[in-house]
Amino acid sequence: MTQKPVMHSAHWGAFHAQQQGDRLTIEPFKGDPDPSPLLQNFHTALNHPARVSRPMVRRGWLENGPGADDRRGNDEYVAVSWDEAYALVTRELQRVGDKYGPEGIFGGSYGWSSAGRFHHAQSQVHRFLNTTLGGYVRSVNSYSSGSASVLLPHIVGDMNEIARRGVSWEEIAQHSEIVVAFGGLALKNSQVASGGLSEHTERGFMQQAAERGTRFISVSPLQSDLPEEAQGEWLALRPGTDAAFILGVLSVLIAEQLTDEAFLARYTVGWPEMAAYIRGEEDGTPRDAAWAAEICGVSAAFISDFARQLHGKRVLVTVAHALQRAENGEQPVWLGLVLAAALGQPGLPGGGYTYALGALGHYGKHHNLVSFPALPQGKNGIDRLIPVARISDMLLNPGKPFDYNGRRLTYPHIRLAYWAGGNPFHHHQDLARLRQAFCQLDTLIVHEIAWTASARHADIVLPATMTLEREDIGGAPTDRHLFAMQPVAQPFGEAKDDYAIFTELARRLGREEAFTEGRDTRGWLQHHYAQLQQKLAAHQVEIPDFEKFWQQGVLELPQLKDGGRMINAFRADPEASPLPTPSGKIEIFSATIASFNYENCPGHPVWREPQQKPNSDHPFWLIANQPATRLHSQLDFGDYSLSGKRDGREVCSLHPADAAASGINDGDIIELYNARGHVLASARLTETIMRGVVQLPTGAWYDPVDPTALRPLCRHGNPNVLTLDIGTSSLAQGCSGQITVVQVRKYRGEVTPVQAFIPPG
Ligand code: PGD
Repeated sequence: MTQKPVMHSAHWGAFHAQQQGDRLTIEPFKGDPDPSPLLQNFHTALNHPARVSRPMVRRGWLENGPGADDRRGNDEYVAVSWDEAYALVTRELQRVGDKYGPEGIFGGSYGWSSAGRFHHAQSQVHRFLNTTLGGYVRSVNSYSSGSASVLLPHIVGDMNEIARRGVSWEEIAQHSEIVVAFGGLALKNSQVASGGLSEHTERGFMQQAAERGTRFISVSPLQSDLPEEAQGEWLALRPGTDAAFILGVLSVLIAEQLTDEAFLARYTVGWPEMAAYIRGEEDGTPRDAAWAAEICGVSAAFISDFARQLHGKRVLVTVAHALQRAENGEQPVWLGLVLAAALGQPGLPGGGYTYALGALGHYGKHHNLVSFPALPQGKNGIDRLIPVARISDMLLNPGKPFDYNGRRLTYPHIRLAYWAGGNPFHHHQDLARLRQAFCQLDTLIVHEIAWTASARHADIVLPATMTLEREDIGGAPTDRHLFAMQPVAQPFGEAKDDYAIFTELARRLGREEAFTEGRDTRGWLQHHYAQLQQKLAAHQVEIPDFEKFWQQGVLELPQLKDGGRMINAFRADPEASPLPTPSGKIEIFSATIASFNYENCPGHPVWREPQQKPNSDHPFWLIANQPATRLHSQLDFGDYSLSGKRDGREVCSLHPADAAASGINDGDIIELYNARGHVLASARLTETIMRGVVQLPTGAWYDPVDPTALRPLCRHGNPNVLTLDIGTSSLAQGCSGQITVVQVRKYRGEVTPVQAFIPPG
């Protein structure tokens, strides 16, 4: 469609794109020093057979009407016209709205969607439900940081203040002597940032730091969690035992009087309680190096030595998202902060604590002087919520009480769920249970660009345009470039923009003006751009008018280069610049959390034995982490994602010694299984993974041989068939899908080809 290359942007980078006939050419943004290979996933995406081309309705729903139905995920689809689809959706929204009100509608619609700020699908759903039906049951927090985002405000401050405005990569390159990265600093993670990332700089900063002498220590079961440029060390602990390791390190610092007592006394509360717990004064169990060694699988001498090496150095401690995406995930996040405080580091250049450095491209960066406006969501008329990862619990247990962050809430009875821009059959745990949960609904409506497993469980599937088919503005608050995202191609089939779909539904519900405020897409883009102009003008910064911006495709924005301002000001004068915690200090003991009386998250950080541990039936830890070849499940059918698979199947890494013991060779199809299901994958043998651990990334589209099976077999390699669906603790109720336990064997059953990308009939 395009005569010349146009500018566009994705969560993984900005680029110039041009379509000529069937050929799509993608050239990375020239200002990007280290563009992401994920851009290659776009090449064949536009007209891929996996795209949804027409509105489709599940046969069971069409024939029997709304209601609980066990056929979800295992039914045929019937194509309907847009007019019929709009009529069905409107009637069903009216029915549920009239009968049950917003309490009967789940509009959480979690998901990353695409980078454009206006077409951000989740915001579109929220605005639509607020302006047309008076609200919806919402979800709070994220699958990324569900536990940390609740914990950190209690103990130090807002998560984004710590992660996005904390210690910057420049500071690390200039000042850090030791960076202890619990969960590593994998470039596969920092290559993406929601809203876009125009300059991939992590590799360069790590190289610069290493050349100056920074020692990077990556604490992870996977060596690949640190790039070669960091020239770092690999410390492999048993998965999920980092909290015990840190307690062991603290015990050595205490015993050898290497803690910074002056810092602890002035800037923290609760160190005496913590030290008493470590010494075992509470229960007679000292958490010393020998105790920790037993749990973590390294020697006590190693732990002691490790602790001593930190003393007197400029040390930065960072804890990745991954560690808190697990049972008791709050504990390592809290203990990382305690370790940094015990060393007296917070607020020193390149030292202290930063949450989730490298887990996303936003972190360790600088904030723009002003942020680009977001689509206003309207007012939600009800205040009913769930922590985002409790979706199956909610749908299966209406009326049941649950704990969350000091509150006792009850699950609402949801009749209709509306989803756009997310893939719950990618992001949620225990997929057989999720299917049962979705089977309880009267109606599930999904807007999708492609036939994901979530679309295949929906009653009404509305085909959405993908980002390359529409105009938008792309930018993240930590990216100094704002992009005009210009359309590259015509919409696929009958696909429409989410905004166009909601506009027509709003019209039929008699609420068009409330939803659109009289603006089309271009009108909203101009409106938001004008708001940006005004915000900048207040700082005496002038930017070109919209037409000029649109023509040039990119705009450079002023940034605030003052990372760490909250902690630095606190260190300089804790009385004048207290932290936003109840005590104004770092809370090693939180009286607030203690007052919740949660057995699984007491007032100071602790080591808690996880429910899931390898045993004779399930001897392996499974790490179900972020993929390197796609963002989550997006464009899994893209060239780069497919290039990482074998015979179209996801690859599972395991140690050669473990493989030999099970008679597994490189390239064999293996079966990972536990009480929740079975998953096939191609075995890759590598010494870069610790023994007793297997790794299968998330994102391969769920492809069950029998979708109705209680313990389904996914022939494509989706690890969320196997992960356990429990909250991290009563405090945050975050997603705990990062690790689970499994058995692994060579697969001897019938192997059928992966069918995830073949649309349903
Ligand atoms: P995506 O694959 O990004 O995953 O979960 P999330 O649901 O965000 O899904 C986005 C969907 O939106 C895709 O299906 C895409 O096709 C669709 N889409 C894109 N653009 C548009 C659009 O404009 N309109 C519409 N209607 N649709 C669009 C990610 C989640 O997974 C996250 S954030 C994390 S951190 C978690 N990570 C893990 C993990 O590490 N381990 C496990 N076991 N599980 C996880 N789940 C979580």
